[in-house]
Amino acid sequence: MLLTRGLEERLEILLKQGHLVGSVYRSLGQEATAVGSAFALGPGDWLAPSIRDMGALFVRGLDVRDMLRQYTARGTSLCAGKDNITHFTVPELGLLGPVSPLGTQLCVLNGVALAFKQRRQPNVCMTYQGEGASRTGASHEGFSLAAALDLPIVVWLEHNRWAFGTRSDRQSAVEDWLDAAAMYGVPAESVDGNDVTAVYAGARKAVDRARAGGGMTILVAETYRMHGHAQHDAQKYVPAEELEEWRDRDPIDRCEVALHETGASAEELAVIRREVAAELDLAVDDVLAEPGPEGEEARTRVYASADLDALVPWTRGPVPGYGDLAPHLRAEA
Ligand SMILES: Cc1ncc(C[n+]2csc(CCOP(=O)(O)OP(=O)(O)O)c2C)c(N)n1
Repeated sequence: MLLTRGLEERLEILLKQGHLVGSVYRSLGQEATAVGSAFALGPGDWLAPSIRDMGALFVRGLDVRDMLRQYTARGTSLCAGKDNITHFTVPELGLLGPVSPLGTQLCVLNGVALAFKQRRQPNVCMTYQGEGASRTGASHEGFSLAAALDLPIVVWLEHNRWAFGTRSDRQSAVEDWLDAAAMYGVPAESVDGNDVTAVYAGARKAVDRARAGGGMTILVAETYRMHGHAQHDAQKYVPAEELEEWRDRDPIDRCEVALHETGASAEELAVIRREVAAELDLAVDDVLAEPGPEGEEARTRVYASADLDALVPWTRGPVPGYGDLAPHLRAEA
């Protein structure tokens, strides 16, 4: 959780310094949901995060440098600089990248879960959806199919109260989001999403059930998005009292209190904080020194059968060596 929060804090700074392409979508206040849940998976299982589940990726073995390379679009990144944030798939780690049209990701992961089932492979899939995403048609199709086919899948409905600037009670008439989950006819449980051990316990039960052939479970994580949607969003629409109230339920603070209660000393916890900070500082320095992508990279690992040289360059300005390919565009410009 500290790694996620620390990295996101550094990413905000790097964005302001002009090192990032795109934005930063913080998981501030939600780190426990991503981290606690992913610990319940085992080797060969697959996980499909939302943009706010970076912590789950680290639990599944992703290197913090890989995430930095993504955000800074280094040539060394998993997408060779073509995309940013968590938009990548790593089959060796069982990671399926977020699919941008909300709600559709579950449908894609259903395919992985169906393959596990058809091959009688004892593996499980886990994914996450905001309550906003869960209101899309695609999401309903995904839930319905997974439930009907008893797929080995655990779906987190991250009830973090906001979808961009829209409150969750403006998205749905249900008061308890467990009711929304229960309509699919599979077990559904509400979990304190800001308590990492409660999240793990909920996930453990659901993963074990799916692995034993018991099908899908939906887990509603009660949590809160403590930051705006992305960096451009100052979340002025959020009542200050609401933020205060949830700040008192911060998942990292709560974890620290729980660790103290089980005997961890203040010094032990301070050592963890220092180690994480040192690891992140080193990783930032190293990754910023790595090169950006070569132009040729744009042609690799993309779906295109056309001769790229024959296509109009992605600019309206003059392009040396391309002749007068797009005079109409230049005239407009
Ligand atoms: C079908 C679709 N509509 C709109 C968007 C733009 N969009 C991206 S994230 C987002 C808010 C998502 O809210 P929620 O699902 O509750 O997740 P949260 O951001 O709260 O984690 C929106 C509207 C999109 N990506 N796909």
